[in-house]
Amino acid sequence: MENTEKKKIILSAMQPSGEPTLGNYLGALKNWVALQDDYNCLFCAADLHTITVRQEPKVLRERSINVLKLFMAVGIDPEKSVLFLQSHVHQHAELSWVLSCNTQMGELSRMTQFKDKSQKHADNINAGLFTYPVLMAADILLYKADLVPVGHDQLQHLEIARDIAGRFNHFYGDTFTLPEPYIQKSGSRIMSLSTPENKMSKSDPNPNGFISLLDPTDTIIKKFKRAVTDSDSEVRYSPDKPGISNLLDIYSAVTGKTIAEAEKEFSGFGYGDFKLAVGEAVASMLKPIQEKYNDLGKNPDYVKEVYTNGASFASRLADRTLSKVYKKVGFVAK
Ligand code: ATP
Ligand code: LTN
Repeated sequence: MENTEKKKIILSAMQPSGEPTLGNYLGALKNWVALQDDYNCLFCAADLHTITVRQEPKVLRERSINVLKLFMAVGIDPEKSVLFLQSHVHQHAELSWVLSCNTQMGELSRMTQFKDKSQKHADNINAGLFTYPVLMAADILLYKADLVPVGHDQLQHLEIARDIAGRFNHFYGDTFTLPEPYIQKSGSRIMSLSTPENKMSKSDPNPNGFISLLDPTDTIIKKFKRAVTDSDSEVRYSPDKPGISNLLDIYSAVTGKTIAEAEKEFSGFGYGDFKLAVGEAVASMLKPIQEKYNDLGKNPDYVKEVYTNGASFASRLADRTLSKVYKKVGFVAK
């Protein structure tokens, strides 16, 4: 990444908390790929965030590498974008500490993700889960990111990152860039196939709820066939038809057709035909991604080189911001 060009900066991340899903792809990854020519981009596997939920260490290690491989398989080019693991750049955790001293308990307790995850993991409501958005703010602010491409569920975290940045700038003088969210209309809120009231999530214990980017074609078709819909038979977008509306959203995001065009295409068809068509469209979109992913699996040295170089580049950038912050808050220079 040539930072001397006057391009704006993008930072985004994904937790290696499972196999990335169709929701992660349509809501985030697809936009990362589209934006990488016009921005200086940094993308990381947010492994520090992932341990807010209990993980098997061996599995976390594998998933962290796999997420980076998927970034590349969907089309993130390491020649254009910086790819790294969050834990390899120690400045994230350090800035997070300073920012946590500039964040109020009250604002953190309003976060819906904290409320959701506390309910899901009632036996482990740890402090990291609570301060999760502060670490996310550190990820973004370290690189002075202008834009953060994410799915709709992350909007609240982006708002708090802006609030934290604004407050720090107010007390200590201009330090951070206020980041803007980048959320596409189409695909930014893909819902679970088994409970369409909830968002599709890679850590869902029910695998029928999500399509993994690595699911084989027959599994994809089977999962779409089983997708929960209503007792009606009309392929129509409507708030009282969350299952069918979600499938229409997916079909539209994958094919580029509008919802109205899709409704017209399937008028007079039953749900079975529609579900099959959605499944086939998704499977054929994922096929080349899976092939590229398998090829990368044969070349672990190359993958390691990418994330090692990525971390050293990111660390140099991050250090500039962290040094400035340490100076501003009154720490003695080394
Ligand atoms: P977890 O299940 O561990 O909470 P997740 O599947 O929700 O994980 P994240 O790693 O938290 O995924 O999110 C990575 C990116 O994917 C974020 O930008 C997020 O907004 C986006 N994203 C996640 N789920 C969806 C979804 N269902 N629809 C659209 N975008 C999504
Ligand atoms: N919290 C995000 C993942 C994430 C992120 C970030 C996204 C961690 N750090 C920085 C954008 C920018 C999520 O999707 N759950």
